[in-house]
Amino acid sequence: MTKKAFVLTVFIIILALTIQGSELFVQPQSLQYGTETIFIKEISLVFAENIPEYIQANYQTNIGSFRVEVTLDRQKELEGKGDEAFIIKLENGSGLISANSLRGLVYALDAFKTITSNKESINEFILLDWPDYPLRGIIEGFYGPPWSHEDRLSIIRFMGQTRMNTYVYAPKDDPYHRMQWKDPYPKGQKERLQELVKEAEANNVDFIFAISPGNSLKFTSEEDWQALIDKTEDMISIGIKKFSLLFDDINPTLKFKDDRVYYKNNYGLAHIEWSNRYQEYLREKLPGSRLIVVGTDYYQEGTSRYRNQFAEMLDQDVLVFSTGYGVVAQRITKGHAKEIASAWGHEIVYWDNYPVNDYVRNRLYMGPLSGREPLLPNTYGFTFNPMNEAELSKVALMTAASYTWNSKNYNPMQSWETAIKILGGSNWQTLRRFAINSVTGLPGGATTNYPEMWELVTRFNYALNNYKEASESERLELEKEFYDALFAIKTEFELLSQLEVDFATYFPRAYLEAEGYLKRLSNVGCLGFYSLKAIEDIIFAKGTEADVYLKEAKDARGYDKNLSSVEPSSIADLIIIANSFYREAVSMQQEK
Ligand code: LOG
Repeated sequence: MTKKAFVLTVFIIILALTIQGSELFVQPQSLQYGTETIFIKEISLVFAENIPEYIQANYQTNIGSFRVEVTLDRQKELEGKGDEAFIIKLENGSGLISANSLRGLVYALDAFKTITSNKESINEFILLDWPDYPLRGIIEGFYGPPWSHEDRLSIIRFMGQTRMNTYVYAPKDDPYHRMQWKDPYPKGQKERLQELVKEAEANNVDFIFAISPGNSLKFTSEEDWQALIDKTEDMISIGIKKFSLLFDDINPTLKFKDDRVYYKNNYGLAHIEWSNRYQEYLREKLPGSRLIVVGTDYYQEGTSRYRNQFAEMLDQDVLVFSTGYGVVAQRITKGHAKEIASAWGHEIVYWDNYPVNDYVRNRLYMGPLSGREPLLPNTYGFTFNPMNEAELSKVALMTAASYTWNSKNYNPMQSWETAIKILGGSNWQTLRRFAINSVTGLPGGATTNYPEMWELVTRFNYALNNYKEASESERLELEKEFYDALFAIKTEFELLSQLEVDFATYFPRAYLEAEGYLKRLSNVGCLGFYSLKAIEDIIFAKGTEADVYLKEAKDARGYDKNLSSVEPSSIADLIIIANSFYREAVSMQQEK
């Protein structure tokens, strides 16, 4: 493999996984097609005067006779469907694109662009769409290396395209968020944050700054209160308008004697008092503000003194984060949602710890979101905690975006296939072959990684055994079946062996995150491919070339040992099977 050659190209063009193609990432709430055909080049968008220039500029339009009015007046059909609801109506020779807010209108125009792209004509249709949950987004809330500035910019753009409207900034290992929360951001970092805030605004994403002071906070200290306010005002000065206060993963006792005396050893009271005071401050400073708080016991089941106090004393405008039952909730049912909201006595935003992998750094979660029932009661929304690998998180996040927009019609694996096609574009098969190796995770999603490989393995092993057990004369009959099975699995291993190069070529930015996994996968591909080639040669060509192939396979095995620092648990079975083919080939060659 000419590794150097492609590593070079990687650094020349660093492309992110972006939305491509003409498929919507989400099932619309309501879409009806008529029978009349409309030619795309006949359509002209006619923007109402109150729609800003910068929005109009994003949507080039033809000048045709099929006029589509783009408006912001509230249409009857959108009543009660929330601010982000929109309608696209193309019927009887004219059209309308309208929404309840500018954000909704952008969603509508994007949907229109997607539906009409790469086509000459479409049938008349009426699309009426609105989200199931008002708040949908991401919380960068993991431990370990925070995302880079480039990652964040790329993710924010991705969020705009997937109708995720909230980005919570909460990287545990940003010292200014947690350990040194009182210190202001140094100039450079503050400028970068400001750039993110601007990018978020341009992409219709609300930027929430979260602060996690619990490790060192003295709750009875006015100085500490002032530090929180100073920090908040500094963040307001760069355009941030929404805030969150985090008390997760801290020592659940009061550190200072004054606090213990004042709050009578009840740390819950301290959290509530600060949350209420902060909510009051924000309400005054930024009217309409709703603080989001995470308490210290954010994942346990049932009620507790801590939660009862929140229910009774916490300001009703405050939203409460819960991870569901468990830090990584396997399921969130309607029953859970009811219990959780009633235990906290507040509307809930799920801090969904999927696809986060900060607690298992040798595996990826690239499967779909699953296990969340539709239309959870008392639920204001979801923010998903992603992997340290930003680019690779996009597959799972796109399915999550799809669930939060239309949970009733959400089908995890279908949504996953769509996400792969949209993010992979014309190279989606390469993305899929990689992602399918890390597709299991939550219940109700995928049950096995790489199922197509296991089918090929079963078929091949069956054919091989039959062939080996058969007499000379029977073999002739079995030959084709055996050859086909061998060819199919050999081809799959060959594609796997090329995966690293293909992936690096098509998805250079994601490659930087996936390199270790890809090396291992491609190497297993080599091992399997050459072992199978040896078997093929032994059976169909007297084994004259088999030693050459076995040498390649042996080298791959040796190389694999050097890769042991990268041990994606999900491909352990694949490694075992490729090795078993190698041993099979060696023994067949010896027996020959
Ligand atoms: C942390 C979170 C971390 C996640 C997964 C919450 C509320 N806090 O157990 O920062 O990424 O688990 O390791 C957490 O989930 N606590």
